[in-house]
Amino acid sequence: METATPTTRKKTVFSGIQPSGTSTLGNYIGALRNFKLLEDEFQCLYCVVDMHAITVRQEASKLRQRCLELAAIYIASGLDPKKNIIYCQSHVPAHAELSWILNCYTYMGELSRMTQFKDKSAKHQDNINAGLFTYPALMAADILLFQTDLVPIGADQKQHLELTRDIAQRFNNVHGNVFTVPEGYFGKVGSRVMSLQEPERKMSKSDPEDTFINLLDPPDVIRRKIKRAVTDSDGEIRFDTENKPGVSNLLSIIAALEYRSIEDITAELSGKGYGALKDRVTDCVIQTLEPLQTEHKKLMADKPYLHSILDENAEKASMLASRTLSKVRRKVGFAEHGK
Ligand code: ATP
Ligand code: LTN
Repeated sequence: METATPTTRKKTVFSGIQPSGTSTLGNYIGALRNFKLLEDEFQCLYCVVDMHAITVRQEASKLRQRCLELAAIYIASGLDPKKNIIYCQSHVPAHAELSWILNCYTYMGELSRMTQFKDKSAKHQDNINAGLFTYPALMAADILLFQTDLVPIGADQKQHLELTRDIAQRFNNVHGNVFTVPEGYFGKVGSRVMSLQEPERKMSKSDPEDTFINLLDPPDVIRRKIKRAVTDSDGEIRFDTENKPGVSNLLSIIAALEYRSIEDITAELSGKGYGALKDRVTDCVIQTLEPLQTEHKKLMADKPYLHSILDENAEKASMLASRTLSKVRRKVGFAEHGK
């Protein structure tokens, strides 16, 4: 008789950041810093999603450099490259293959409702390409390839994750239980860090430079950008995203970085002026980023090491992906080969 072995498989986490620019404080608070919290309990894959990045025109030499830079940011943020599978999406062709298949299980109507597609096509009217439109099917492939249980992301990606779940369920309804249906993992505070210049919009690395804090910005640049951050004219430090989006954003940044509640931070600063609030944010951001920046510099001075990590991990990711992919190929009816 077969005895049931207790399952020791760790649950799987997958997330990705685009190498479309140097990562921002929004990427850090909304996603990156949560990655580290999951590394012991889960099998984690953290991907440099370069195939997603080319949905917007990129300069090849810069993109190449940014892929290494982002891998170094992952490691510099504290992720252990031996425990976590840190790799480049384009090094694992299974992403592209599953993405094609999932495109055939995704409706035009669903894709046209995606707010990221609407935003990006408004921003890049000269290049509304098919990849930009089907971007969520590639994201679904990233996640579903590894039977992911949990996806740490910022609030702006909720809609894409919902679609991923729908695609997984749709595929499972037709073909049986092929994909794990993933859940999102969102931080309590800071899952949507806003632009410093237009605090009604999310901070984004492909917007103009003075709207975001770049994780590698030197202290004087951070100080200058926060000093120029848009607030309001009533002078009161109070959390009210509707009427005081700028001030509320600054309060959330401190709360998120210090793992404290907004109420706590507001109480600490109440009665003070915006100058004091901005100094407080600046110190907190500089202090958080300093160790990351020091480590990042060291890593970037050793490119062969970074390449070796990416090569090794792409191989691990490919092995894991091939399990799902062979099942999917069989289920959709592709003829066997190589037997
Ligand atoms: P791009 O401007 O090129 O679209 P982006 O800066 O918006 O890029 P991505 O690389 O697409 O960011 O996102 C990586 C992760 O960071 C995602 O999980 C996303 O939800 C999160 N993220 C991005 N911007 C913010 C933000 N302003 N606040 C919180 N999380 C964010
Ligand atoms: N679509 C995301 C980046 C991304 C991602 C993923 C996030 C691509 N693939 C898989 C989580 C899981 C974005 O634009 N921020």
